Amino acid sequence: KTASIVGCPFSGGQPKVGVDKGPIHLVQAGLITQLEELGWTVKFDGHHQFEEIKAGEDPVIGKLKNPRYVSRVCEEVAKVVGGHARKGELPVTLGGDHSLAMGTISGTLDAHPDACVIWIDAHADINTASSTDSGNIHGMPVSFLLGLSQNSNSSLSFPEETHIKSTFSWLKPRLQPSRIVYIGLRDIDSGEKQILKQTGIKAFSMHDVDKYGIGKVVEKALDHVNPNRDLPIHLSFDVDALDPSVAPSTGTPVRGGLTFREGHYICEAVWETGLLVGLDLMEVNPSLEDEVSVKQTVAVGCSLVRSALGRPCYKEME
Ligand code: DIR
Ligand code: MN
Ligand code: MN
Ligand code: MN
Repeated sequence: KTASIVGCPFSGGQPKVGVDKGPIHLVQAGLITQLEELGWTVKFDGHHQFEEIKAGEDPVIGKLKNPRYVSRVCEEVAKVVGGHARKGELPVTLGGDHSLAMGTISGTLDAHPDACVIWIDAHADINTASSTDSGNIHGMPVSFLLGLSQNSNSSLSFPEETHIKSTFSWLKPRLQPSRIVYIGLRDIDSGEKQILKQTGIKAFSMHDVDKYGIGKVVEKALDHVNPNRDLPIHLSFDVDALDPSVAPSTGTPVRGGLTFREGHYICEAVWETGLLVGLDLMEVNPSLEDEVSVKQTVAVGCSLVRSALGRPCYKEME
């Protein structure tokens, strides 16, 4: 079993500097050795270097910020992740901001067209080019994967819509709304609520986690997206799904999140299916909060990856 680490020092999908340093900190904290100790052969040939676009050469398209940069980086990431996946390796992508998931999930779908996605996040990241208030593309990757941003029915003017389509022309929308499920949501924009309703995407909010418990929620989520437990699974984990007391160093913390154990339980349960084919760990920002918080957030990030990659979870302690 081989895991390929895809380090993505990228922050172009949101405005806060520092999230590009996330992957560097995760690797420096010992993630690679930790995975080797779990029995994995780990491939890592350094973090990817994304060529930046010169100031002024990536103006907004409609409301979208850094559209060309985000698109180009995600296209590269899709190729890298898809390449690893086709060789039967498990790509583990370290972000970087969550816009990268346009790339990682496209790569997974190249190798496994029937894959489903489990998206762990405080946010739905499903704003379209027209519904977004912030213009930050890390709030939109799901809409691009579904094809909602490229051909919106939308309030966008004609030239803008065409321009967005052409800028993201590499991204073939192939994700079906029935093949993605959310866990952890608690900060959803009103436009996003409508989109979730219209598309019928299943979402388990923190209210559901409280009501049913994490065990039941993960079971329901898998029943929805993978009823026969036979489809490959891509797990996209935004560290801000965790409560800020557990993972403080992230760009858009929202109180009332997953506990340490709830986050880990999700990873353990996905590993147990034996169906994991792609993993993202996103939005660790080592420039935010104090040194202790950064250490804690990085350590939790590594720990989630270990759980998703089969760390013994003392399920049956006799
Ligand atoms: C907000 C925040 N919904 C936006 N999204 C975040 O900018 O579209 N996603 N923080 O991770
Ligand atoms: Mn996210
Ligand atoms: Mn988030
Ligand atoms: Mn975020």
